[in-house]
Formats: sequence, C-alpha cells, structure tokens
Amino acid sequence: ERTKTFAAVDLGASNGRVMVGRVGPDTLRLSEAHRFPNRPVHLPEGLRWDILGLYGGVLDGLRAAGQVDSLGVDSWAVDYGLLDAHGALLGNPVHYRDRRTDAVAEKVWATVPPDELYRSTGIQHAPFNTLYQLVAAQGTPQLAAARRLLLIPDLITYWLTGEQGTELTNASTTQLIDPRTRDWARGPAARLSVDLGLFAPLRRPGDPAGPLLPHVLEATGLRGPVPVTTVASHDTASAVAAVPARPGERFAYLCTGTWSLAGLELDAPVTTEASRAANFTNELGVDGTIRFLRNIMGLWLIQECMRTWGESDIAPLLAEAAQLPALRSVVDAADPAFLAPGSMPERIATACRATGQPAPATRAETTRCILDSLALAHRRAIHEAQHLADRAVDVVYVVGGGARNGLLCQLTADACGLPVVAGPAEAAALGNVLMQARAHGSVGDGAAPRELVAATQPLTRYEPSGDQAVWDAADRRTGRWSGPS
Ligand code: LRH
Repeated sequence: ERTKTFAAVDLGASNGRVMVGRVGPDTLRLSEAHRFPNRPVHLPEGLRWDILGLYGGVLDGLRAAGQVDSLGVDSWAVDYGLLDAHGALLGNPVHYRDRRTDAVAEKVWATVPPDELYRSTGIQHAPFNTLYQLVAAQGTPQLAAARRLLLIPDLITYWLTGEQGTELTNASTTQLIDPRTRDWARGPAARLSVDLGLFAPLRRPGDPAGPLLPHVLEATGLRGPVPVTTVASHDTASAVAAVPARPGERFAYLCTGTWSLAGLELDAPVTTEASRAANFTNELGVDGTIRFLRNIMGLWLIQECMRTWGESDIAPLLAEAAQLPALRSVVDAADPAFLAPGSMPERIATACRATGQPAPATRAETTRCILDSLALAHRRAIHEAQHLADRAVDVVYVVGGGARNGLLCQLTADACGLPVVAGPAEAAALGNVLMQARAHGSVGDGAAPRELVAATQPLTRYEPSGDQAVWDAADRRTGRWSGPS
C-alpha cells in the first residue's frame, strides 16, 4: 500500500500549525491537526522568538495528529538557535525583525564588497540574513560559548530526534552558500570571521533526519519508531514545491503570507549587476532549482496595522476596502522601512505624505492603500523578474494565506495584466508533506508532486481586467526604494 500519512510541522511568523497529509498516487488530502499563535516577545535586550512555546505547540500538534508514517518540519528562514558544547540552547533565538543588524551591512561590505558578496552567494541584501546576524553577534558571550548553530526547523528537528543537520534550501538563506556549487561559500565566510564549523553537516529534502526520541513518543502518545524526514525546511521552498504548475508552463509564483515572495523558478542563478541592483535573490529550491524572487512586505503590513488597532478580524476591513476607490494612495511595499514592528498605520500615512499623496484617514482607507500597494509591488517584481532572467510568463500562481484573499488576487491579476491561479493556501504544509511522500514512495519524482496538487486541490482563477496605464501611473507615485547602494 503506497497511501501513507504524513505530519507537516509548518511554523510561520504569526502562527504555527501541524497538518496531516494523506498521500497516494491519486490522493492528496490535507487536514489541520493543531494551530497555535506565534507571539514574538519584546524584552529589554530586543525582539525574541518564544521557541519553547512553539515547541510545546509542535508536541501538542503531533499528539492531535495521531499515528503517522513520517513527519517533517519547515519554518521561516534565516533565524537560528545557538547550542553549547552539551547541546543546550543558549538563550532565546533572536527575531529577524530585531534591530541588532541595523548598521551591520556597512561593516560587512567594508570587508567583502556588496557586488562580490552577491556574485558568490546570489542572495539579496536584507539586514536579517543570517550572515549579518552572525556578524552583529560577534563578541557576544553567547556566540563565544556556542559550538553549534541550528536554523529554526533544524533546531526543532534536533529536539525531536537528537540529531543535528543543516537543511540545504534554508541554508541558502544564510547568505553563506554558493548557489552554483550548492555548498558553503567558504571564502566570504572566512574573510568575515564567520565560523562555518558552527553549522551541522548539510542535508537535503528526502534525507532521513532520525526517529523521534523516546521522551517525545511519550509526550505525544505516538508509537515508535516514527521517522522524521528532511523536507524543504525553508517554508517558501516548500510552498514553491507545491505550486500547481504543469510541466512546460511559463509561470511566475507569488507566495503570500506575512511576506509576499514574488518571482520565477529557474535552473541556474542570475547574479548580474542588474539583478543585484533590483535586489533579487537566488534561493535554493528542491531538485536543483533556484528561487529567483524579491521579498515584498506582504500581509505583515495589515497584520501590524491590526495589532495597533486592536482588531482581530480582517474580513470586515477587506469588505470595506473593496468599496473604496482604487489606487488613491500607494506606498512601496518592498521598502525595508516597513520591516520593524510598531505604529504601522502612521508609517504608511507618512510614506504617502512624503510622496505628495493623500494620507489614508480611516482603517478601511489604510487597508485599501496596503492592498493596492501590494498588487503594485507584485506587478513590479514579476515584470522585473521576467526582464532580469529573460523569461516571459503567461500566468501567476498565488499560493499561501493570501490565496484566500479574493480582492488581493484580483488586484494582482489586474496589476500584472496576467491571469492569476490562486491556491492552495496551505502550500508550505503541502510541499512539506509531498517531499516526505516522495521519499517514502507515495508519490513519484519529477512533475508528479505538482500534478497531484493540481489534480486534487481547489484552485480559483482570476482574469486580468482594467487598464495597465493606471498601474503605470500609480507606480510612478510610490517614490520607490531604489535597492541597496
Ligand atoms: C517567509 C520567509 C521568507 C524569508 C522570511 C524571513 O516565511 O521564510 O522566505 O525571507 O521568512
């Protein structure tokens, strides 16, 4: 019997979930076992992840999931925990939105110039790349005591199995991997005094990651042995693996959640000067692919506004925003000025005023401004990606939480002037399940996992409407961030 059951632990910046996937040659059914909030904590020393709270949620979720044939873990990228010589965690992992990296790039670039760093790693400049975090941490007692660094999904996997590894797709987001060799970029690391010996050996999606430890079996009520399987542990890599594109189709993808990640799947990195100036990244995907994409702030802009307003339900905001005139004011939704938490409605209003546009006055107006701005940023990224990689596309696949947001999908279709196919919303969890299923023989190689998604998951198509000139004009109003200097 090839039909098997897999648990996907998928940790996002706003919540974590444990999903159960039932997979066979013609079957793909996903259900939610447990969902729990991820609440970052502001401490006097900065912004930290509540990693033990998350791990508790994972264990609760595995108990709720019940007996499975395997499980796998994915999460957001770049962040890590440090372990001492006995494998004990040294403090709470730092959140990538923490301000400790604010002025670190200049320091790094004085040693390895940004163009050289880009040529050797293919990774866009973002202040939170693990490389900058590690340089920011140099000289701290924690880093001095550290003998091991585990990226977040590898840390959870270590706690579940007692075994340590560094999963490759997520490792590429450290900005310490060469996308051509798909191995460590030893030269830049050495010049920046980053000790690559802190990292556990690389492992790849499909590799076994060890069985659940006895005390984990006890805590979850599972019957051993339960193997943990390495998946594409970067959530975006998992999500792209579940994009329901057909073989040979010319497509762009948009992974929408806290972030919007917009770009193309390529078979080789693009590390030209033009691509660096446009701040496109080349992250490693499954099966030798490259995720050539740009980070856009995404639904974070709305999540943060809602936090400020004390609002917990997005539906009424979206309904009201849909009634408002389009493109009254727009901001550059890729601007790193929106990275840090706090007073988001005010920062959006300030950005509108600074570019000579009316500041949104109500919650609905602010929501409308954000949705229009996201669609505009999606358009810009997808246009530029095609140009930079010299590859035209005919369709945009929208996966992740934003696939449920009809207004955002329609605006994105209109802005891009391309049809949008939306779904699945739980793409990261599906990609996680599919890489396990492939390793355990429940689905074939090559195009089979994506074909299974296309054949089994409900998808919604949005045709583009309206006039492209309107978006061109709006694009000129954003006073856009021009990329790293
Ligand atoms: C999305 C994501 C994205 C990274 C960011 C830190 O969850 O993994 O791909 O850039 O988090």
